[in-house]
Amino acid sequence: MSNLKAQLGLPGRLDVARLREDFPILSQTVHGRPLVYLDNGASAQKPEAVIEAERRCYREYYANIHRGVHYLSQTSTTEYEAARGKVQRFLNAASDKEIVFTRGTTESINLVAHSYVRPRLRAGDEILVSAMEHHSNIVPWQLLCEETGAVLKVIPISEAGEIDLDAFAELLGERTRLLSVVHVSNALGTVNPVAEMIRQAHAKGIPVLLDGAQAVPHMPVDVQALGADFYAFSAHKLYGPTGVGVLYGKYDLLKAMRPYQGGGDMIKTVSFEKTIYADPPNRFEAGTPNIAGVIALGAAVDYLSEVGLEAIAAYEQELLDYATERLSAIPGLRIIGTAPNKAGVISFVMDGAHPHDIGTLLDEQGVAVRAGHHCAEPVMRRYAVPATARASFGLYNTREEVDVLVAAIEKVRELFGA
Ligand code: C6P
Repeated sequence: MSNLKAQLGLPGRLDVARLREDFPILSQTVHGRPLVYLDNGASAQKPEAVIEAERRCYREYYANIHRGVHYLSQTSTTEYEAARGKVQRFLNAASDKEIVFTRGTTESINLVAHSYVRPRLRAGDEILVSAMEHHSNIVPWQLLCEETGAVLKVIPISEAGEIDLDAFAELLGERTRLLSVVHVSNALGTVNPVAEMIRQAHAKGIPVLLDGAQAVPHMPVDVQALGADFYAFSAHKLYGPTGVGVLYGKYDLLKAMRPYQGGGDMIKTVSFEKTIYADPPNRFEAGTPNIAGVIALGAAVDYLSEVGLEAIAAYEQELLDYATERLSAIPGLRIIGTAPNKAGVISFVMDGAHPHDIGTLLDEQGVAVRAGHHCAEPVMRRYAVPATARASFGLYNTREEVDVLVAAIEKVRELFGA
């Protein structure tokens, strides 16, 4: 169905009831209530196709890759490299050589920090991030700054949770060596105007890394149309397995970069006198990778392509609008992050109830949300809250589940006498 719709260029509607059947974990009860899983920002559940791809790999053709002449190794290698091609098409990268498999967004960002930025960074140089970054797009840069005397600069955000574009334009300076910014905020849900930000950075010759961890599950991403130099994401938020991630990098940049780690499978030749590194992407994939995980990521990408990212985006927008409307009507509840352009996330606080208590009480009613700082402590500080409760949506969530969330929040209000 989605193939036809994609051919016709229509986003189409999701048959969510049907899609839910693809996710075995969703049909259970928790504390005697039907599970309402609204913690997709932390990690999404896996469809049967992903579970089965990993299982098939281990049952039918598993062996180490790139090393064996035997049948199993060659089959594993073919499947692993096929996943690279799937991710290339998923991101519309120019070549599969621009797709590096990592352990996740965190490792992808650290790879860029060490292999691209570190050798080019001098005391007084600047790295530019926004005030809504996840810790994994803050701490790697602080480590580099400590080492080199470079400076981390921060683009402020508005009360609604939008990047201050005037401040951004001023902060893009002579000494800026990298703009590293989140595509969609995990704590606020804001979709940042990254294409425009990249345009402005490139006009000053500044390369750009996008943290796409919370973007790829919710919208089609075209790295060439965006012009991103680097793009990082994790498989586990994309309905794929844990322990696998992707770093997209423009080939010329990857080609000019030092390896991240040394080891097997990242070299052309090794001698004690001199080692010649393999070309990208192998240069950045030292050691035995998560073979079955990468293959399962390929299955996740197939699954999402079949369902259709446009249709997912359209459906989730409707769901987000509905949830925003319903939550906004709850007295004493404040949504943190009210940008007009949001995806998949509602962070909120309530008068008289700590977010951790909200999380625990919702769990008792079968509703899984995340409570905490969401590894974005500077965001919490910006809004002067210790933490938030966060409902984050996936393609299988429904309006009825939003109603259950709202009813559960009403119970919290009653309990706390708000
Ligand atoms: N955010 C959340 O609950 P890893 O852990 O490497 O797969 O992803 C890190 C990461 C990076 N950037 C953004 C925008 C993210 O949201 C995350 C992970 C989870 O919001 C876990 S803290």
